[in-house]
Amino acid sequence: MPGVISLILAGGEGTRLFPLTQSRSKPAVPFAGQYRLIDFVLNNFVNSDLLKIFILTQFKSQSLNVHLRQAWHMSGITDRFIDPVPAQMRMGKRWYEGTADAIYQNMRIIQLHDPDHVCVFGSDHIYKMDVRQMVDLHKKRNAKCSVAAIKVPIAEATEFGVIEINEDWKMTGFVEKPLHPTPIPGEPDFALVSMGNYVFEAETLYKELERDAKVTESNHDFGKNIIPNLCKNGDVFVYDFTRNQIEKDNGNQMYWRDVGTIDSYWKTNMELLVKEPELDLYNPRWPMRTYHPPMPPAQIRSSREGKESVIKNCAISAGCEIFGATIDHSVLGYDVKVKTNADIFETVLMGHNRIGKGVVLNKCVLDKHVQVADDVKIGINHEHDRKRGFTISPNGITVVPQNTKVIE
Ligand code: ADQ
Ligand code: ADP
Repeated sequence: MPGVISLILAGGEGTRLFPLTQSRSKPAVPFAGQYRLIDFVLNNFVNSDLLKIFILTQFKSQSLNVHLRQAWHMSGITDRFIDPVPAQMRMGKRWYEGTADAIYQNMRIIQLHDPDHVCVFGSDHIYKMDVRQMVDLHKKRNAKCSVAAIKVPIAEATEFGVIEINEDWKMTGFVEKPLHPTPIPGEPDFALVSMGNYVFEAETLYKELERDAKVTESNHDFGKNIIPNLCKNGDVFVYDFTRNQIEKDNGNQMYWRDVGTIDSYWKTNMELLVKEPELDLYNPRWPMRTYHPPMPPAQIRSSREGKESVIKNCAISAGCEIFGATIDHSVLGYDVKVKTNADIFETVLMGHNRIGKGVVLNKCVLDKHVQVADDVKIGINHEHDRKRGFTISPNGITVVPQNTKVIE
């Protein structure tokens, strides 16, 4: 699609995902065994044939950059690119102040490409979207700005930008993270919220960022400042995500998950393990690219003593070796070794984990390189887990930070 430049906001600190974001930025958080969060938005763009992409990074971006190089590097023989852009303080000695400032500070690199339209997308969500369909509608409507939207239960809407529309899907109201969200007319239990994905007519974006940059009391944020201002001027159309169709997809086209908290992160991993997952990762027409390390196939075997492994509803990545363990509803990243009589239930093992004999893991997230000694139990006694320095989420998920050796 000529004339379109895409910018991925990948600077999120992810404070609510702590300790998973202790040493990596939120878009680099591993997900579903083999992916990182940022892979979802990048697959959306690549599968949509939108291949002029800048990725704006900021906090703790080392492992994100390594991943982008390993998984998303483009050869450079065409005019297509997926380029990480580090925060460079181009407009003075300060880091990005908000999402709009991140784009403002890089306006020159956008303008060099002279685009007609600019996509600005977040990188923290799990979903599949044919971005072309949104851009096409944006063009058809001659919109200055389009915001992608989805319906969520009203109790969750306080976490999002809440949208009001007229019958033509023109935006008539927008409030960022309101205490009392306005419901959808006739549907008191639901609100229409922004997915944090925007398409701008290029001149409108430049003008708006220049205007906002001069406002000293602005947070320089799309949700708090840019969208409300454009909405006030009557310049925003809303894109109904439920219109988005992916050909030959078995999954639910409305699937979109914000994995901003430990509980939603854990739950979204578990949703991949149900009988008919709403998110279809297996559609060959919508390949889900990522980095695949050179590892041997996963092996599931009996132990030396002859105890069989029992594996139910699990996602198991390459390099794993399981000897006589029971694993139920769990996600295993690369290179996880599990010994005899271990019992693992509803747990996410991010990768390179060593699980000893007789270990019990119940509703846990173990970050990379966590080692658990024989007979240790995690996720059974939350008081004990807290004393060990682990994080317990409001819904009772125990998170063990990366590189921890749990010996008792
Ligand atoms: P939030 O998700 O709370 O709300 P924010 O934390 O600003 O918004 O993150 C948006 C995206 O920008 C994320 O992908 C994040 O990683 C990235 N980001 C954050 N700060 C950045 C910075 N300084 N530089 C570069 N990238 C940065 C937004 C909208 C809401 C909407 C929700 C949907 O403001 O209106 O409902 O997304 O989740
Ligand atoms: P990931 O799990 O995201 O693949 P790592 O496990 O290597 O990456 O750690 C995340 C990031 O934090 C990496 O970029 C790594 O270089 C960095 N890191 C890890 N431990 C430390 C440390 N003790 N001091 C400084 N940086 C660290």
